[in-house]
Amino acid sequence: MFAGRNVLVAGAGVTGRSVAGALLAMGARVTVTDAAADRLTGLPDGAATIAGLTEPPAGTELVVTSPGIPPANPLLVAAAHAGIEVIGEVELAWQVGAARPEPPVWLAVTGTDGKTTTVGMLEAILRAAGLDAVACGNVGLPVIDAVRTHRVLAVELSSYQLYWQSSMRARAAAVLNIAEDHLEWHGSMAAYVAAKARVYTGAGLAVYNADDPETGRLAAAVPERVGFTVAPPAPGQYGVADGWLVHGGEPLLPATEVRPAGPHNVANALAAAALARAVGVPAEAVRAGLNAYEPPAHRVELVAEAGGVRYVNDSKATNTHAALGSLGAFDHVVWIAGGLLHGAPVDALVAEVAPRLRGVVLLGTDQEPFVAALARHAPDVPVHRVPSGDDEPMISAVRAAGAMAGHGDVVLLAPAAKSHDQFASYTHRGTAFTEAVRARLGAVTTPGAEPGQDG
Ligand code: UMA
Repeated sequence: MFAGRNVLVAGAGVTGRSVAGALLAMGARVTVTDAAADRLTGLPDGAATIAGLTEPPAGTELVVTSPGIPPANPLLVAAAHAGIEVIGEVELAWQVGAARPEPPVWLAVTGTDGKTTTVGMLEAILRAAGLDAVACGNVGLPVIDAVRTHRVLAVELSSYQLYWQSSMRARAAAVLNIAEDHLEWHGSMAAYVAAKARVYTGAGLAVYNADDPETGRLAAAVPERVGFTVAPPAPGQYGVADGWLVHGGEPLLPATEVRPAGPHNVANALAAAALARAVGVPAEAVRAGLNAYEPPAHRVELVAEAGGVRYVNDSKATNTHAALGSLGAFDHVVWIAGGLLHGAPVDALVAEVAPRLRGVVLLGTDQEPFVAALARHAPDVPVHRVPSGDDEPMISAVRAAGAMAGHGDVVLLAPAAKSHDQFASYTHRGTAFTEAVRARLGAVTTPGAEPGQDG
């Protein structure tokens, strides 16, 4: 289907490399471009490379773009003006999968927060049921790689990926929640929500969050729908009753068995269960899968415990919505926050979490909005500001937070902000936290331990 076609691959990251390899294997003529010339090494044999293209080379028939490149990028705009089709990697993967003799089943997950946890849980449940399943997409494994090798795909889709999506028809799809994020890429909240809504297009079942009405509104377009809630469920819904995750009167597992801890992860587990049940997975496999699930690093991860103080890394809390979720899991918190806010307001978050705060340590560029909100809503809580020019900001932050924490408190890295002003990524930021904690305490981690809920 792509043999002999001239395809331009935009971006030479994780996505672009896999796309180039898949297209070459299908006989396409492939050129890869990237704004950074040094990224154009180590590509699959047979791929031509041109750095910094701002318009497609003559003869280009198709552009496959990477999710990080915004649609306003000059190359993509020029391609559209020239009448050249632009698609994303996920659209390509759908087309390739649909052409297989037995197309794989797609179970798709999007939402502002919890996507990676949910597809990880879903993968574990599907495997516990004996299915040939893999978590793919934004979680790290490009869908174009997974679609050729597995029967059931637990696909994490970011709004960037969904923006370029048109053909996908998931067997079941979930929008976990919607809050303001990535507005610098999409241009507006309406455009961000519209991208998220695409996950439901043509889905066999829409799984929505009954506690987040916006997701229910998006799901209304799909004839078959099921809601989930962390409260006792309405008839037909997934929910929590008497401490158990339940569906239709059937117990799935105790809420205390959900890892990582916190109500938002119970919600993620319910969404994963609803998606898995859509392909006939039995209740026992839901419990077995969720028990087998190993939470990845940097997501409400207990790093160490010493002197009655727990140190928890939720560097993945890159926006206020995610930070609210992790702060909600603990009663007494010394909160390490800050970074790049891209204009996102923090006032509502600070107002809501103020009663839990024992102290606050601020990192990074955008400290002022936190300072102002803390002055309004938590005037008695001590605040330590790490200067943005500090060479070892996380070491300073952990030192200050450790000094503020007392017995029973949690030192929680949940920045509510992006990391790129001081760190290469949220994983780099989380690793810096872990190392700073261990350096301060001398490794006292309990392997396999998890942060329980306070109170
Ligand atoms: N580039 C350009 N021009 C641009 C922007 C980027 O040429 O305007 C080039 C960069 O120089 C770089 C390449 O594009 O060489 C990077 O492409 P990319 O940013 O699309 O990243 P990939 O390495 O392909 O990884 C992407 C996802 N990254 C983003 O969406 C930013 C990964 O999600 C995903 O795991 C991977 O595809 C496989 O599907 C990461 C992420 O941060 C984890 N996602 C965001 C999030 O979760 O918030 C959406």
